[in-house]
Amino acid sequence: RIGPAFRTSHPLASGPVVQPAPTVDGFVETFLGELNYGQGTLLSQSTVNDQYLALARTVRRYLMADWLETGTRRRQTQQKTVGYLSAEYLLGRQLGNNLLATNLQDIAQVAMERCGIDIATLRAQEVEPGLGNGGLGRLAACFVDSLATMDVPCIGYGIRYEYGIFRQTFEADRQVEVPDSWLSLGNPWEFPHPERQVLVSFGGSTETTTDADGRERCTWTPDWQVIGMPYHYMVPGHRNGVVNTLRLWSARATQAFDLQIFNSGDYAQAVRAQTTAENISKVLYPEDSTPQGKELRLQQQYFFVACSLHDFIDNTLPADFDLRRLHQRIIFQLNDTHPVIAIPELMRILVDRKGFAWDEAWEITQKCFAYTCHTLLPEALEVWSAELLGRLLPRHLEIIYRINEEFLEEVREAHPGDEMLVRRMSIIAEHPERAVRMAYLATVAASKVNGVAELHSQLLRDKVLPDFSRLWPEKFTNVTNGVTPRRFVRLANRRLSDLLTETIGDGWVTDLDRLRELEPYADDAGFREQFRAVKQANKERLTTLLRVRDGLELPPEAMLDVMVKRLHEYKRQTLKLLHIVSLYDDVVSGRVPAEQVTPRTFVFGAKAAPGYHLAKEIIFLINAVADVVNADPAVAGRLSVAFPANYNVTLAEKLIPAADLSEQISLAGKEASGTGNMKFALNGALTIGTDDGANVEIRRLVGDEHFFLFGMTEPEVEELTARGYTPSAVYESDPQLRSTIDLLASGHFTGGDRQAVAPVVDNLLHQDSFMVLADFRAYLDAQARVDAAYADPDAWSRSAILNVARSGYFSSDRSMRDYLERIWHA
Ligand code: 8GP
Repeated sequence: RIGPAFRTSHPLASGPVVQPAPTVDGFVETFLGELNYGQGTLLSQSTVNDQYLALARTVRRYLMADWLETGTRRRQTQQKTVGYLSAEYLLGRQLGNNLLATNLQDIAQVAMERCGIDIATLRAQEVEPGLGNGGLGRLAACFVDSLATMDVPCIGYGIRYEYGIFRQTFEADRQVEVPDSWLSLGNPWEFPHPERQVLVSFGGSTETTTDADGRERCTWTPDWQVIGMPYHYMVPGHRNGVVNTLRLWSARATQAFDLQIFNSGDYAQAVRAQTTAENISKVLYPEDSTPQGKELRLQQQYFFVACSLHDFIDNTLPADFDLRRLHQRIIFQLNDTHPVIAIPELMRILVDRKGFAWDEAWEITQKCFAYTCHTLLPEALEVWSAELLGRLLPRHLEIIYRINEEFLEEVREAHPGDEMLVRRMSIIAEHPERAVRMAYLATVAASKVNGVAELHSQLLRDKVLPDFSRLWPEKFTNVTNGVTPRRFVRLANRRLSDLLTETIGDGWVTDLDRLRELEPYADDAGFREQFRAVKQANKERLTTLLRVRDGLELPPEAMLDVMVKRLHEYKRQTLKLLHIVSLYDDVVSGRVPAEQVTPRTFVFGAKAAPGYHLAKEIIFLINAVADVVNADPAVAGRLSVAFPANYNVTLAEKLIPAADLSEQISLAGKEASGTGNMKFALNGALTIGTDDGANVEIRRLVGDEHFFLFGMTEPEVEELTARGYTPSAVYESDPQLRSTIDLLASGHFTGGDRQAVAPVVDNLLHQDSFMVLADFRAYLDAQARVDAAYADPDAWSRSAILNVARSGYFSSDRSMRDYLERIWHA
């Protein structure tokens, strides 16, 4: 039994925790200790996994003192905290990042050599936590990295999915999804905290009674509950002694829940019940952009949001905290609509549990939330049927109705007699069924609403939420996305980083605007030479990786033309595919001698949502074209196509530094921002892109001469839509397009099987919702400009260097400063 005196008197009891010596000897000793005492094995008998886990736990030890110290400091200073609420965090591998943050890369490498271990083998052992789909989840990971580096108090709240985004494999050129059991070999980066677990309720009914003093009180009697168990992850700042926390929730069955059924003697049923509860955090929904209104998804959303609010209000704030000051201690940032159910949850906590009057609770709530929208696709705006919401969360539905009633009163006061407007703005839709528009709820409650790039924020105001932006113009703002230079330059591109640091010092890692200092070197022939050597070495590294990983044989000297992102029609992977087929067609039809074709390697990386059939057909077609192009001697040494399976953060870190050309070719007005576009520019690739999302800002900053712009603008798209778009007419009018599509349709790439290409070809000819054919000609012309530019290596390198030098704005550190100033006021 430990007495209270002991807790404080022992030197190790209240810290500071002793950090192992940051020397090779200190590292080796800690590592061997972890192997012995943590893994229960000897170096001589250990497996690669033992060694990886011991290495990870060793690195963890170097972070622990700072983590505990940061926590203590945060409790003492009581500063305003950012509660980042996100259903997704696409973290990427932790080991390399944490070695970088602690400045232990070199020490660890030598220490492992001393132990006879190749550290690269251990790094490769880590399965990346794929707890996100794409841009939105990766953005959350970049943001928490930046906040730690800037020493801003932040708790990232999310879900510890047992299965992350599926692992993609190809069978007969078709995508096959394999479950991602990322936890199966152990996860050294998480700390379960059962003492902080939270009970979450679902279902049941509500009852309103009136107090003696005439106040209405609502009681919710739920009919089932689950436990939320938090797992803490370290979020280290870059070499600044700060370690923030990411708190991910895992669902567990409650004992009471089981016992009832156990006692009735039905063991199998009891276990089933347990499974139902634990299903909540079982799997990440793999839909990117087009979520489905599934009950389990709503359960996930409420689950993590209820845990997070409870955690902050009841377990983080001092017990006597005056909740009228809540906004001085927290701002909850809603990462898209997924956590929006937090709004009625906070109202419920304040009114039903803490006894606040409705108006006062609403005043508090409005100051505690801000909302970021990440899309322009109407189908991506979540809408929950009132029937489902009421069945799962009856009290929350009542609260939403009341919020809506009072809001619509406000609309009526501002616009008397305009019932059409009232219907348009209602949080509750009535058709095709009664449903809750989560984006509207977020907009009504939030202190600020932001889009993620200038164009997107403008379209959000004008097209998605026009009535709201007229009512509350000052509520709307923009924060252009950013990416962390730690992971996507310093870690992913060591060679470029070393060159940058040799040239301008290492300040750029935490102050990316310093890249500007590189500009004069664009005119220095010696520097351009070094820059090209870096790119070439990165290409060779990639070539080796793809040979080993995918059995792909790629010519390392060709232009590397890369399109990596989720597979979606609006992103237009088919436009890229048509370009490849047209180049191939030119050669095999004899119109262009092969020697005149610029050697290019086209690389695709893309996962399709498992239920998105057309997207999967597009993947099939890319693979089919790759098979034929790669095997045809007519284009050997000129054109090759690689589609490595399972594009993820780990692969991005290898691909992006090697790229010459970045493909950002969405239909204008559809890509909210893009963040891959920023990563490529920062790694010295030139962009071919439309005037969409953050491309607009990239082009403005790097300069028109260093960016290959093509395609319709957003107003032109609008105009064409209004006029009526007929893809078949475009097909008829452009002989090169006709020849390209005819070659595809002929079955040339599918062993004569015309049926196999029909889904994609027919869609292009008769629907083409994202106007691929309309932009085909402009795209090909732009690609011809790319070829011409690439023919002059010196001019190309100059442009590439200027892309790096002028992209410092796209650091997520800058995004965080913008959020702090415009939204969080923290
Ligand atoms: C993405 C946008 O598509 C992308 O343009 C943007 O860069 C990124 O968010 C970060 O802001 N949106 C999503 O990933 C998204 O809407 N996901 C759906 C699951 C909601």
